[in-house]
Amino acid sequence: MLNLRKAFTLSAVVLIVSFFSVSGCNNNRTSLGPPFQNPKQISSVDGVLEITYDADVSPAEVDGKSFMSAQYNGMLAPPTLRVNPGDTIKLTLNNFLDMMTNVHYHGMNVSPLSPSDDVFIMITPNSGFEYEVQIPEDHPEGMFYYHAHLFGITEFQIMSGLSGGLIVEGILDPFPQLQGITEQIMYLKDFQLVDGEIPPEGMIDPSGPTNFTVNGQTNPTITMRPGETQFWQIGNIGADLYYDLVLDDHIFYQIERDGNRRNQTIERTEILMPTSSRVGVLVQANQKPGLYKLRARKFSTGPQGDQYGGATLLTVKVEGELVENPIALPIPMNQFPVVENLCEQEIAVDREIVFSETADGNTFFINGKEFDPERVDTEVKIGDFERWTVTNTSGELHVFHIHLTDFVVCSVNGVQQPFVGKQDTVNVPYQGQDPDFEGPGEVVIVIDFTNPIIEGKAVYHCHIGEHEDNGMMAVFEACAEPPCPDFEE
Ligand SMILES: [Cu+2]
Repeated sequence: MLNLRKAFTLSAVVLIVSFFSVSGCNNNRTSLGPPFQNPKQISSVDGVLEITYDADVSPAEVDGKSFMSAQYNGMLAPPTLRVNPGDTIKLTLNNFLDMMTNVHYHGMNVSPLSPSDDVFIMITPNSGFEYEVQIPEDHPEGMFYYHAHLFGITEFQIMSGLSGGLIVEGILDPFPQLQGITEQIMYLKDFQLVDGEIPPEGMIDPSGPTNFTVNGQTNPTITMRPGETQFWQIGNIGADLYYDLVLDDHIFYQIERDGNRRNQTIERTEILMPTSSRVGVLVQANQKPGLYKLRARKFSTGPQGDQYGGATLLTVKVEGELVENPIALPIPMNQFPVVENLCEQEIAVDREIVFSETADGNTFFINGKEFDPERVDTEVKIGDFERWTVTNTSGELHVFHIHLTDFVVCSVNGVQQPFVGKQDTVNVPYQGQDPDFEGPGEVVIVIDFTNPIIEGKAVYHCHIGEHEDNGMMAVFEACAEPPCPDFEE
């Protein structure tokens, strides 16, 4: 219990502290981070984006701390690749690391066949590979990314620096009132440093102290006018962490998730971003000048999982003259192109996908099995919609992700979800998280396997690097006429 004397002392301290912070603000003595910078961006030319990446150990600096880590072309925040539907990405990846590597085009609805988005490719040290990824004309628009996807060392390689941005142009096209507004790209990533180094695979502790960055910057400052509207695309491209995002005294008007336009504006004060998820939000600056922080709130992934403290990701400085006639938000629903609700489709196959782990939390399973790249776990027929019930029997959260396609979330722990659009990642609650729901945490999704471009083999997995590297991944093979060539009952 708080006694009166203590309460008095406390409020006196609060008064003194607030006096100093207010005066600090007025005199511009508050330490603000560097001006926010979008990542370097490279656009396709005449339908082709050609780039060469050397994966090599290079010097880096985060928050004034210097270290060496694996990076693309010596950049901790490598370029964001900007392409149009119908374009081709020609990416040559040269491996100068002392370990194997490869690259995955996360969220892209493209072919899994070599030299496209084939995650079974392993580029040995001192060799290279020429990827050629043909993007369909009808590809969804929005925020994607690329990252190393080599089983067993993905967590380490991503945290080192091997992930970067990829954007398919056109997400704002249906909204004439948004033409010309400032667009910001924010790729969120943390770098854990132990004794001045990124810890080796297996030694990264998602609960440990870490360095949060936005496009490699520490707490940068975005300056906005009161009432100004900006479009922010935010991608969680780090190795393990969830971000529970809030922006002080602001609302997020979400219009995009995982490289898919939503079918309506969703107003939120908080957005939970599992590893590898992306969102696009409209932010309208508060009419009151001041400093507002974009924060990742303190978060627990469950009793068997990780607990991490909060962090300030960036600061919005609202100053200057009030914008006349601010853009009306939310965007009216009738301006959004219609999205088909997969949950209402005729379902060809129902499957159960069980995420589990050992009591010590060191080995992870899907349907009781650890990942084996040589084994095809699931065979799907091209043309089908499948309903997958993904359950989580462990005491920590997992992030379901499937390559090449998207899905709609129909229910979470038995509660039907409002239909807002497609996504390629979803948080799966842990067992016992909801005291009113018995049994394992459960998410029911309907996955679109109708696009013939998915023919071949790819994976679905938990996208927490630590979990996928320790077994929580499985192979699916898609073909027009099952049995598919590599599937064995
Ligand atoms: Cu997991």
